[in-house]
Amino acid sequence: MKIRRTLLSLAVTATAALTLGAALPAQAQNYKSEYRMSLVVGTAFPWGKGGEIWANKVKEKTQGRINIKLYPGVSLIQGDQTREFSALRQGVIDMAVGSTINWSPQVKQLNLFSLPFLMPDYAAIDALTQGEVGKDMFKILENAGVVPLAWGENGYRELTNSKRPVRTPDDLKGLKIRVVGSPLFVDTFSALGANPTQMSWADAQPAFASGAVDGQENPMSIFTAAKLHTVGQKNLTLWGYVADPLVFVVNKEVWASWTPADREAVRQAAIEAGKEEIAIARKGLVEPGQPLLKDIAALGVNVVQLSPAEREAFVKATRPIYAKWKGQIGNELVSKAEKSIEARKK
Ligand code: X2X
Repeated sequence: MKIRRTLLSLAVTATAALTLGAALPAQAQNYKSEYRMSLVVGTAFPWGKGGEIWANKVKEKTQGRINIKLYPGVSLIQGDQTREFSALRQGVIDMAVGSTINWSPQVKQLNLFSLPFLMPDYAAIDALTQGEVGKDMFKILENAGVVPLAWGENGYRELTNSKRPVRTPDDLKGLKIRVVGSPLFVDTFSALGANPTQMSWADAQPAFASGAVDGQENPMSIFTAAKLHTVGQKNLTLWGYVADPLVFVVNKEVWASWTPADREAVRQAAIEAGKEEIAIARKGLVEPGQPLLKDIAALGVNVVQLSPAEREAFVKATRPIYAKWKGQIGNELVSKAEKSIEARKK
């Protein structure tokens, strides 16, 4: 009898709690007061700006239910950008705008975008991210344990160094070049005769300043916002060998904790922010005369534009690396990418 009464009262309490819970806004049940967004660089860069635009749009579209704080400098993982994907999966990070390069150690297919000289122009990048390959890649990311929502762009990674103008693979011989976290970059620069050294972005900047490394590769928007000309990077070679897209993602559990309407708001915000971010990242590079390059030359940087024949020498030297990595990334996926690029609208 006593047990029955206890059970009954428990049931009553539980029902009351459920009813009360249902009456409360979702936020009070399981929304965090703040979500943590990881970024490699801050809002002075198109990439960080993209994160800020996303966060603002989310706040607006969810009437403040989802409140996001930016953590530039990948500070949630002590500056080690190659750990960002694992941290996202584990929930150390709630959401991120991340580079395909930094997640390549965990998701090997993302190396696709780092295949040397795969994407000859912006239309080629779009053909991949906005086409079938982009959809395949989102499925791969989903299977790897995150929720991908939209594409952004870091940009074409151009070569700079403090020593000499680079026009031929021979000019790269012996130069110590800082590269990012995927072994593909070590292979590419080794094939070109350079001396690649893998380093985080946080460690790279003091290494340029001290002269511990001679050169690096990064998009022009990173070069200007980080003022790399002030740390000796006075020689620039435009070779457009690789471009890294950015991906707007959310941790799986965080995603599941939101109402369907809020999820849709976050997705829409990411798509809009991605479009805006890509436009900012390309600014000065897609207009006639590429005004950003003139600004860079005005900083005292020697800008080397390669002739098609000169560029071809770099393509040729890296072909074996392309072939090797095509197998590692997956022949089918890479062939699909090659076909999408061939069929692109220019
Ligand atoms: O580390 C880099 O070079 C950077 C900032 O471009 C990336 O995070 C991929």
